[in-house]
Amino acid sequence: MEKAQVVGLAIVVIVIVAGLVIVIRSPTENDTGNVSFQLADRVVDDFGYVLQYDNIESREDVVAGLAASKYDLLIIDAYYEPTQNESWTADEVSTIRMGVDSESSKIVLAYVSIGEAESYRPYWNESWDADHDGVPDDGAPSWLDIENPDWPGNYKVRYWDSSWQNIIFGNESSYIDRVLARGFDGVYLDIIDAYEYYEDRGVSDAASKMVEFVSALSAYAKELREDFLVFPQNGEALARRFPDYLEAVDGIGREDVFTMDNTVQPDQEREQAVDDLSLFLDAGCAVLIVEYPTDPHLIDWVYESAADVGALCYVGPRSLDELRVNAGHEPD
Ligand SMILES: [Ca+2]
Ligand SMILES: [Ca+2]
Repeated sequence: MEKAQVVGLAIVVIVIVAGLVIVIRSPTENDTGNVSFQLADRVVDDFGYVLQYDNIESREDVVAGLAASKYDLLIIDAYYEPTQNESWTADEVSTIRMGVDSESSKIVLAYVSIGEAESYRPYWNESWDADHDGVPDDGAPSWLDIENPDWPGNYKVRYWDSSWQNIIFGNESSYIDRVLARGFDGVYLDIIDAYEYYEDRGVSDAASKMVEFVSALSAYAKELREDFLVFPQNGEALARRFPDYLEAVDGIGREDVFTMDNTVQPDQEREQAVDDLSLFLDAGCAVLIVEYPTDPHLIDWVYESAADVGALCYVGPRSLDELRVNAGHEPD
């Protein structure tokens, strides 16, 4: 064998060995960092978020897939098929929570929108906007406001109205009671930032009304089950204005801290969000950051950036119609 061939062979061997090292290391290597939170009786160092299952044919497969997921915490809709009014059964929630082995047992939070009414939810009455012009018809409840132009079928609500709050919590047929009865570990409350909409329209105490709403809901649920978890999504600025808010919640979810899809957020917005979220961390709350980039470099960057500020990260499609596992950030 000539010298050039030996060198060539050596390079090939090195490349193969290097390749093996990479292959061997990749399953255990991930960049979720050392961030973890103690929630109820478990340690959570990764989470996932999915609301619809358009690409999975059968309900059994959906349950099996969620059960097998190794994410320590999953956020799923309170309903399997909200548009068909199909609730999860307690057995299904239990199956997903228990997992298929010790590595896949998990906390499951139910997504509930408390700041907008959704026309496909069980509480909706078709007569409220029978002509579908986005404006409540005569006879609609006084808390119902106009349709959100960005999200057809979602209507603004005067969330401080007791009739709306009674739909959400406080009685057997309310949303939160149903969530408790199904065996969810907690709730993930969306459209907290509805208070900004009403502040802009002259409701000067809209923010404190949202804090009161979440606090009352939390107190009610925790009275029924002490370790029930309450996570608002977004609206983190409330914590600076109303420090008591931090006592009502166990953590917070925040979308788009570092990126808006494949664009990096402006420094000032990013820093403000991180600053406000740090109040939650200081109070011992979990911080879950949700981002929607598709660029692999940005995906790595948001996972690392979240870990750097002491938060957990999940990257998925904005439609939340698929539970993603991102290469290099696999749940364990
Ligand atoms: Ca109408
Ligand atoms: Ca884990």
